[in-house]
Amino acid sequence: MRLYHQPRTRSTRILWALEEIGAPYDLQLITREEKAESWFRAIHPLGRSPAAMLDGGPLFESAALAWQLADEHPSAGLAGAVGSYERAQQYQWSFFGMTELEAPLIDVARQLWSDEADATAVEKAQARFAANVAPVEDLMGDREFLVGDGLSVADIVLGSVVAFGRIAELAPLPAAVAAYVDRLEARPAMQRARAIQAAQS
Ligand SMILES: N[C@@H](CCC(=O)N[C@@H](CS)C(=O)NCC(=O)O)C(=O)O
Repeated sequence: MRLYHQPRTRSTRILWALEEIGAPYDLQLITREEKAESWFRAIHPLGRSPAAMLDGGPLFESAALAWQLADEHPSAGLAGAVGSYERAQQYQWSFFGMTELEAPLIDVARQLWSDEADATAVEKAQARFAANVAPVEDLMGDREFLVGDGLSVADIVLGSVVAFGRIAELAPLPAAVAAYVDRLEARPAMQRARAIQAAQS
């Protein structure tokens, strides 16, 4: 896979997935300006990061990329068998992370990173995040990973979302979710992904 990587964007979660898997990959750095160019728009029609070139062609959307990597490298054990309940739960938490958690965090970010932040809109989006992250807090009280006994693609997707919320100071994390993020961030693969990113920022 060739990952088109813009540092400090959602492509870091794909870098993390690649480092967890340990298979070779090709990293092509892209800038904000390059994302608007026609060659990149042919890969991602909205000109966003991440995007990748697979053997079969281009692919975008970070969760789709993480899932594809998990499926291309079954020996990494990041995804359950097709049709299994384990995989169903991994889908559940991946989609939950992208829709129920990332969406309110992005609403907060849009406000805080704008010239005229609307404090009420920030509070409402933070309240939505707090309500939506509560089931994850309940789940993580007595377990290490979202599904089963090992890291899965669901942790990569949802974990990246909540880690982003914390690092960007968008919303407070409840205790068990914060401890979960601490564990994910301590993983050597995550540390390597961050080091690669830091070297290229
Ligand atoms: N849902 C997409 C969102 C991709 C996205 O919005 N990426 C941001 C960076 S994190 C981006 O490239 N925004 C446009 C820009 O910065 O010009 C995904 O998860 O891949």
